Amino acid sequence: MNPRAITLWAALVGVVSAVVALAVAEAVALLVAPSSAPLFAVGSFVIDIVPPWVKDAAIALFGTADKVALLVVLGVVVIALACAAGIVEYRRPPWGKVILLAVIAVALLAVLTRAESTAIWSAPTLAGLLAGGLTLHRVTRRLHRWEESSPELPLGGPDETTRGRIDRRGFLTMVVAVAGASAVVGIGARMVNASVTAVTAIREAVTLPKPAVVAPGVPAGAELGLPGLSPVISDNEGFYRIDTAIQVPSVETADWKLRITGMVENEIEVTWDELLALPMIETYVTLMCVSNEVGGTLVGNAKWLGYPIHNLLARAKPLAGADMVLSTSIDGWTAGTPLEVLQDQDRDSILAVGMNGEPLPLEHGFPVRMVVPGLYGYVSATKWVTELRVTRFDDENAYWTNRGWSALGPVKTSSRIDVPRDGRRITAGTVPIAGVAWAQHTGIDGVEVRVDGGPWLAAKLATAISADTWVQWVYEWDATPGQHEIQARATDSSGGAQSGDDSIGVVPNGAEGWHTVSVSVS
Ligand SMILES: Nc1nc2c(c(=O)[nH]1)N[C@H]1C(S)=C(S)[C@@H](COP(=O)(O)O)O[C@H]1N2
Ligand SMILES: [Mo]
Repeated sequence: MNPRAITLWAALVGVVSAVVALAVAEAVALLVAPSSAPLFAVGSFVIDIVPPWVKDAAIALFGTADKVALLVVLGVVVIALACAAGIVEYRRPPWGKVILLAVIAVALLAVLTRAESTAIWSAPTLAGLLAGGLTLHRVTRRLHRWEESSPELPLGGPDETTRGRIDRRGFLTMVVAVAGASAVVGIGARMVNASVTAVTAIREAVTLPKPAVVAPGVPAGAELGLPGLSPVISDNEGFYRIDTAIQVPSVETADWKLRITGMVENEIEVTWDELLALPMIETYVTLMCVSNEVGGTLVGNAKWLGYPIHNLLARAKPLAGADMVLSTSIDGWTAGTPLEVLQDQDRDSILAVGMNGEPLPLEHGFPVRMVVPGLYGYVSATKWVTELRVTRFDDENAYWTNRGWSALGPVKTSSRIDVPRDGRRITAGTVPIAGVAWAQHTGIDGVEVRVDGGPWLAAKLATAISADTWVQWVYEWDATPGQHEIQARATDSSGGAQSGDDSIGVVPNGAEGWHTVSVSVS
């Protein structure tokens, strides 16, 4: 084969390897964070490090297209480096891989100097390195084999020419297939990453309205402040997350609207601006997942800001016979909530826009979600909500009720032991046994603790924020040496006791049983 052609093929191999590397990095960034993708990070890095006069010149030259210009320049540099890596790898292996490694090192530097970056942010770039390096190595080897197998001069018999041609076509097919598949994956992932980045910026620019009804402050005695005990307010970062969304939906506030439809006199539509202009209330509500095992962590308490759903329903005027509201999220997930719960003026069922003083985090439903005190999330807490359809339980099923879960999902009175942790070794003496208990919208009346199946002993309850939230509790235990089993149970304000029937699992409407931990005391 002529050396010119070989050089071109080798350069192509370099470009294909770069496409693979970038595509894999973008795909992995979907799982890590959109801004952890190396191309994006290098772009931001360049913006951060270029001297102001270059920035000014770029803006003067390209105006608002300055970002596009930057990406074009980056693209040209990447292609040039990729061609170089391909050619060098073909002629002087492993120096092509060394070029790749050097480029990756720069990308890593860019990624890890981003303000929000953590160590895990290196994963997309490293995955890209691995995939790109492997592609470069293997495809270059194939190129060598093809060259060795093709006749020096095309004057041999028909056999050789045929063989040469088949190899050429095979090589080309392989290269195009690899590049094409990667490009599809990479561009798709980049688009998703870009939309998440855009929505993140939109979220950061949101100013939440001042609440018309401010939540009374957290009472002084609500937080016992014991090490290991769940804080009475769960922070947004640590808040449990449950949903069916592989990729968090990106919903821009300008595009968002909520429609109230179905069995109503007036269908209504509310935009983001209209919603924010309505008088909002602030309320503490403990959210809870029906899939939480006894002692599990799928429960959290936050201060929500939102607009009461009963007000919107009053405007829509549900028709007689309706008994359910089917809420739908932008990605098609649904929940069926009893209409009377949402119409209840004494219950803070809201369309929430704020969580602990911030706009909802993307993964918790930005820009708008439902929060309903007293019901499990699967029948009430629709994130990224876009429609409330007034209907009947007889006529409609929701996402989880189609999969064997109960139509109604009132939370079950429960308690959890946070300290001491199961399996801990502790020293004899006075040891706090502490945890949280919840019976949303009913309130907790008391928590009792027992050791080794002995008598039930009353724990001290912290001050509850409200009946809609969990409450901390503590029992000062005089721990004696030996192996001990500790249990806790709660009673709610309606007199209902937490069920000890641990044969009842999470399906179809929530697990029962007393949380039990074992400790060894010495
Ligand atoms: N759009 C949407 N909303 C959803 C879900 C979902 O899968 N999709 N899961 C629900 C369930 S089962 C629970 S327990 C809560 C969890 O809310 P969180 O992730 O903010 O804690 O969201 C609810 N809202
Ligand atoms: Mo859930």
